[in-house]
Order: sequence, then structure tokens, then C-alpha cells
Amino acid sequence: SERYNARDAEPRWQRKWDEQAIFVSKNDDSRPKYYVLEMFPYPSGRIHIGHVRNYTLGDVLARFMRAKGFNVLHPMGWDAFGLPAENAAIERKVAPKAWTYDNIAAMKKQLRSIGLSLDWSREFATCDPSYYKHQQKMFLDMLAAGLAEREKRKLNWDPVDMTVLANEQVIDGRGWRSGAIVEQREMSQWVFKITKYAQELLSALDSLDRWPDKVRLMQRNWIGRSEGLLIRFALDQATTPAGESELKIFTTRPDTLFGAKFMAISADHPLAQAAAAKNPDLAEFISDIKKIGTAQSIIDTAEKQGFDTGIRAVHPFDPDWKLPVYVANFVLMEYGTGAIFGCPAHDQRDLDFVNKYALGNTPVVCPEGQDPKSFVITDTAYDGDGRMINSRFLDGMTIEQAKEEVAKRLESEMRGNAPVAERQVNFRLRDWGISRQRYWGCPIPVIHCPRCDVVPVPDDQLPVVLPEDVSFDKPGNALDHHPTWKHVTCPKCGGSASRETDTMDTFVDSSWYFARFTDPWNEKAPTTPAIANRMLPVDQYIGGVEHAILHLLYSRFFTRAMKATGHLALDEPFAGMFTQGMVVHETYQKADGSWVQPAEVKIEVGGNGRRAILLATGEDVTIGPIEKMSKSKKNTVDPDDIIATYGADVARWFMLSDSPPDRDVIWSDERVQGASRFVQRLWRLVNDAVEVSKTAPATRPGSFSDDATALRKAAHGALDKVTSGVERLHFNVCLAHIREFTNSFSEVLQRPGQPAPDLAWAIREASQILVQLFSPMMPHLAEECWQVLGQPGLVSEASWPQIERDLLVEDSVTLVVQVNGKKRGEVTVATVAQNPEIEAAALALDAVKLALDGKPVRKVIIVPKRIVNVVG
Ligand code: ANZ
Ligand code: ZN
Repeated sequence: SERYNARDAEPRWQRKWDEQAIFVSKNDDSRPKYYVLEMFPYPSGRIHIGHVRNYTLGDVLARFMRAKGFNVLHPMGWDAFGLPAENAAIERKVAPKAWTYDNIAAMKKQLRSIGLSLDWSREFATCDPSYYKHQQKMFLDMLAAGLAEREKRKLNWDPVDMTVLANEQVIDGRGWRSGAIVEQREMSQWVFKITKYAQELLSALDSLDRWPDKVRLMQRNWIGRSEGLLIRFALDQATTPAGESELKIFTTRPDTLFGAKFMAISADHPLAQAAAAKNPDLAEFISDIKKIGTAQSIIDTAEKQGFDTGIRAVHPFDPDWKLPVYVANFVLMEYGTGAIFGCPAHDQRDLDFVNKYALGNTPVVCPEGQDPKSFVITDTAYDGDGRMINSRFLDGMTIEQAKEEVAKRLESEMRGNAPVAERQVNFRLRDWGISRQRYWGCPIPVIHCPRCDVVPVPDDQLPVVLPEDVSFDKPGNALDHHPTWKHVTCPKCGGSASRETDTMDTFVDSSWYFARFTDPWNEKAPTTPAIANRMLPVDQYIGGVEHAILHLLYSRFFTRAMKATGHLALDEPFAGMFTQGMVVHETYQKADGSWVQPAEVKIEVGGNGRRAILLATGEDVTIGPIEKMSKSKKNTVDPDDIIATYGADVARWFMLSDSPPDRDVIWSDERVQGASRFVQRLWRLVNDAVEVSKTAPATRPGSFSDDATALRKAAHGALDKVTSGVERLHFNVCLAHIREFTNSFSEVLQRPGQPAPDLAWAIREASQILVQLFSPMMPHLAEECWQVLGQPGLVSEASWPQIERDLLVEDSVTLVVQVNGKKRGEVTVATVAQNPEIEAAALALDAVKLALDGKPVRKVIIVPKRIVNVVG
């Protein structure tokens, strides 16, 4: 037979799948549903290799579940709003809309060439007015339900670009693009009230048992629930500005109150403002520390700085104990009350602070087994467990007991008409600010009227469509600069008013697209609840771990908001979540430090290991570390090139083969070539099998020889392992089993002479199983082979083969070997082995001899098929 020609076969099968619309899923299908979704791409212009991995993983699962008889929903769309389109407009003078849709067309073509089993009939882009119209409607629903609000917030303002910046866009206090010093501006923002669901979003994580633990942990930390005490410290009146009498603080460690050395308040705290009004030095200090911005990472790493306000706070358990109140740069106004008491012995930040200002420290928790007299803290705070010391009535208690005791005493003590302290639960989670001063996003559908305030755009005027005749000549929001767009009459009073020119954060667009896919044809509403509730949740969602927090959390919130506003009836959008690893590659660097692409170098393997040579000049290049593929280091490979050279099946097989899907995979040309050889090998093997099994009887033989049974065992064994492997997304393991089966199968085919009829039948069966096993991974090759096998229809539509369980009976069994109840090793014996044989094998283990240490064996207890316990 000829070589398999992917270049010819792949487009041919892709056309056939399209013509027959076999991946289009119907909403009225009565089979059980299975919804597979990969995170939809941003239309940057080109598919990169990470996409190929992501979509291949999903595709294997989608094809497999279809073969298993599910009504599979596997849609694709475009996360199409965002800043790059505006940058293209500024840099290249192309309209954001044209740029975006051109990119979509180009990337769609690329995606098709990968041979994905996608239902393109449901495709949409989030920048389609027919999509964002519904998003605007949901915004208004959320506004009516109290889930969207306007809030004054301090934001990073870039005075040159005239825009709000995210914390990540502020670098050393300057705007990332303009380099201008960023100002903190108080501005009205639209927010979604995600904090209303903080506890629920946290508790429900426990039910997401098909999510990676690390993702759940990241979400838990992000939500950041803390139980603590809100304590009202009285202020020493002689030292305090008029009108102020107390300082409220939030603490999770009330047990450490007797180790307090100072109080600290945020630069934005009203008390700081009051004190600064009379103290110019303090005012200057405050304006200095505000320059570092609001990013947590900056605050955490910046050197601790403080300024003594002169105000003194009174210790709640001792009226004569006065604590200095500092303004400090590590206290955030946005958390708790914006004020703390500092206990340096048990908090590192506080310790760094007192060491700088020579305020000293007193340990109040002593680790178990340590002598309190010799327990001193110098540079490292102790935040572990222990017993209370130096703490009067708390001495000797555990931390928990002490927390409880402090809470009880302060709770029941009244000052004025309120208790001195109350228990409080705090969350780190903030409401989700969705306003962006950008053109290329979903317009927020409200009108500001000088008489009626904020007026929702009436339903029959949705969508509020983005104007296309915009100019990017001026910095700032092109929507705001548009000569006419924002000028409207107020829907309520008919007077002149203006549209909101902020657009929504693009994370809003991606917070519900999975629901829209269930019925993207509904023009009247975002979802058709009866359909959405049946097709959701997404059974398996697949994407990068970089979205572990925001996108996934926002989607979980939005699903709840859609439930509250009647668009859905479920809480959790993604029943299963899988985060795939990255595709990484070696880096190559010339002597002058410049990076070169993998395609420009040739690797030579010699006695001294691997060496890289620049193809063009023959000069040596340095092989650098393996890193995530990036444009800056030029260590990328272009999916188009790979597919043109080797075909999509090879690219897919390679992506699945070497590493577990959740780990990084190292791109290697050598291994890609290996995958390419394997494709040819499978092709030859199937053709040979057809040739050899020509004499096979049409009906299944009544009995099988040992040879035929051995082959059938190998085939069904592989089928069993691949089936359970795919279900668990252990694709690399599946591929190893397919290779192993291919080896034993080839060996049978290479035997001389014509096989007996029963073996010929087994060969035919084995070849069908083999083709189906690799069909989810290499669908084009599989279709071609399926045809050679003379099978009717498409392998993409064939049912998954039935496993004959009788053939799976293992020939051997592995038992755990214990010595006196402790595991020391394992023995593998024939299933039919008798006890004396098992005992001898166990006692022969070195680890067992070592554990017995020359002592005689008193007894050996065998639990059949499981445990051998040697009693010495
Ligand atoms: C005294 C104390 C002693 C504290 C000690 C910790 C250790 P989590 O767990 O994250 O909720 N804190 C409170 N509000 C703050 C703010 N706005 N900015 C910076 N820090 C703030 O952390 C709660 C702890 O963080 C609180 O407990 C408080 O310091 C500090 F040995 O109070 B602690
Ligand atoms: Zn009005």
C-alpha cells in the first residue's frame, strides 16, 4: 500500500464531516447530553500552539463521548471585545470591528484545519450586537435586582492616556504605556455585587469535586474569608483631634492583644485625614505613600513605613496602657476597618515595622516544649501554635481558648450604648468593578439625565449599538469623543441627557457565553431556560490555569445572578474543570544575545551531547532553558507550519503523547517526527491486517485457538484501558496503551503463512478496535483506515466498541507484602498460584528479609488476591 497522505486526506474528511453536519447537536435530542467546552479564544489573529493543545484535549473527549452514545454539545465562539483591537486601530488605522472579524475568519480557517468536532452552527462573537444585546438586558435585570450598582471607588488614573488602569498596568507608580505618574482618583464605577455571594461561592467549592484542588484553593484564597473580632479602641482625648473618640479595628488574632505595641491606620482613614489637617509633615508623608498605588503585590513588597500621628489609643483591658497610632503604608483602607493593632512578635509585617521604629516586642504565644523565659523574637515572627504567656488572665490558654475569652469579655462590656467588640466575618473579595473607559466593549445601557439621574435604556431600544464612525486620534475613550452618539433624550422626562460611555469589562462577555451556546438562536432572551437548564452545566470545561480565579469566579457569580433574574435555574456552570499545561520549548540565542527561532536552527547530537547550529551561517547558537513559548524569546512553532508539514493528526498525537495533559509538554521536532512515523506505521498495519484477514469467516467462530484468544485479550485489554483512560483525561496513558497494543498486533501479523480462520477473524476484530481506539486522537487517519476496513459510514459516527469482559481476566495478580502489618513491598504471581508459592515469593523479597532482621518467621497470613502478612 502507498504512504498515507495527510495533505490529501485531511481536508477531504473535514469537508465530509461538514457536508453531513455530523457534529451539529440538536436541542431536541433524546439521548443523555454531554457538554464539552474549551475556553473560547481571543481573536488575536492567529491560532497558537497552546490553542491546538487545548482544543485537541477537548476534541478527544467530545469524539469519545459521541461514540459512547451521548448527545455531545461542543461549540466554539470568539471572546472578541478588548483592548488589542483598539491598539490596532491606533497603530494601523484599521477599524476595531474590521480587524476583529478579519482575525476571526483567519482563525476559523486554522481551527478547521485541526479537524475538531465542533458544532459551528452555534458560533458567535461576543462583539456581535445579537450577543451583547442580551448582555445589556441582563445588566438591566441585575440593576433592578440590586446586583449592579454605582459605587465611588479609588482608581488608578493615567492622566496622559486618560484612562483607568488595572493594578497590573501600574508599574512603579507609572502607567504601563504612557509612563505618566498614575493618580489615585475617586470615580463612579459600575460594579456587580459579587460580594453578596461571597459565602456561597466559597461553600459551594466543596461540591465541585471534579475541579482541580489547586484551582479551588486559589478561589478560596481569593474570596479570603476571615473570622475575627471588631474591637473599638478608645482614644486618649488629650491627644486626639476634636470629634474623634475611638478607633475600630478588625483582628483575627484577639488572643495577641497583650502583645500589642502600636496601632496603625491607612493613609485614607478619616482619622489620618483629621490628624494631617493639623500636621503638614504628616500630610506630606501621606501623599508620598499614596504614590505606590493600590496593588497588593506592591504593598506587600514595599518597605514598611509609618508616621506617628501623636494620637494615643487605650488598651481595652488596661486604661493606663496607651498605644501610639501610626499612619502606615501596609494598612489598606479597603479591608476590615482600615486600621489594626500591631503585635510584632506574631506578625511579620508588624515585626518589620517595630524593628524599624524601635518599638520592641513581647511574645505572647509560646510554642509547646519551649521555655517561655528563653523564648525571644528578633527578626522572625512566630505565627505557630502554642500556649499564652505574658498575657495576664489568658496565660496558659491555647490560642483558641484565648481568642474566645477575649471575645467573650469585650462583647459583654458596654461603652456608650454599644459593646466594645463584636464578632465579625470578613471577606477579601471585593465587588467586581466592570466599568472600562474603552470603546471596544459592550456599552453599559444607561442614560444619565440631569433631572432623573440614572435611567435604564428601555428594553425596546436594546441593543445600544457601538457607533462605527469613531476616531482614535485623541487619547481616551473614543466613545466619549464621538460627536453625537452620547447625546440622547431622556426616556423618562424627554429632556436632553447623555449616554453612559463606559463599556463593560470583557470578563463580563465571557461570564455567560457557555449558557448562550445552548440556544444562540433565541433573539428575545439571553437563554431559553428550558433548554439551558437541560444542557447545563458544562460537563467538562478545559482551559488554562491563568483563568483559575477571575474568569471562573465571575462565571460562577454570573450564573447565580442569571438564576436570580430568571435566566437559568442552576448555581454552578462547570461541573468538571480541567486546567491544561503549557507547551514549552527550548530557547536559542546567538552570541550577540539575540534570540533565534527553532526553525532557524539545526540540532546535532554527538559525543558531547546536543549542539545547535544556525542553518543560515553554520554558526553555533547557545541552547537556552526550556520556557513557555513566547514571541519575545522566539521559541514558538507555528501550528500552520506543523500541519502543512506533518498533518493535523500528527500535531494532535504529539500534543497528547508525552505528558499528562495538566503538565507542560516540551515541543520537540524529533518527537513530532516520531509521531509522524507512527501514523505511517498504523496505516501499513491496518492495510496488512485487511490483506491477512481476507479469509476470515463472516460470522464469529464458535471457539478460538490460544493464538486468537491472546490477540483478542490484547485488543480488549487495550480497549478497556483506553476507555477508562479517556474518561479520566489520562490521554498520555491511553496513547501508551495504543502503542503497546500496536506492537503485539504487528507481531501477530508478521507471522508467516495464512492465519487459521479464527485467527483471521480475531485480526479483523483487532483492526477495527485499533482504528476506533485512535479515532478520537487522529480522526482523519481513522476515517481513511475505516474505509480500508470496508466499514460503512464514518468512524466519527460509529459507536464505541463493546468490551468483552471475559477477555479481561488477568493472568496475574499483585499482592501487598507486609511484615508485622507494615507494608514492605509487593509480589506479582500467577492468578492460579497456590499459597506455598505466594509465601515463598514474599519471603524472597529483600525488603522482607531486611525487615525480619534474621528473626524467624512465626506465621504467614494470606488474604487472597490482596495481602501477604509475614509475622516475625
Ligand atoms: C492583630 C494581629 C496580630 C493580626 C497577629 C495578625 C497577627 P486576614 O487573615 O487576611 O483577614 N489587618 C486587618 N485589616 C487590615 C488592613 N486593612 N490592612 C492590612 N492589614 C490588616 O488578616 C487579618 C489580619 O490582618 C488582622 O489581624 C490584622 O492584623 C490585619 F499576631 O490583628 B491582625
Ligand atoms: Zn430625565
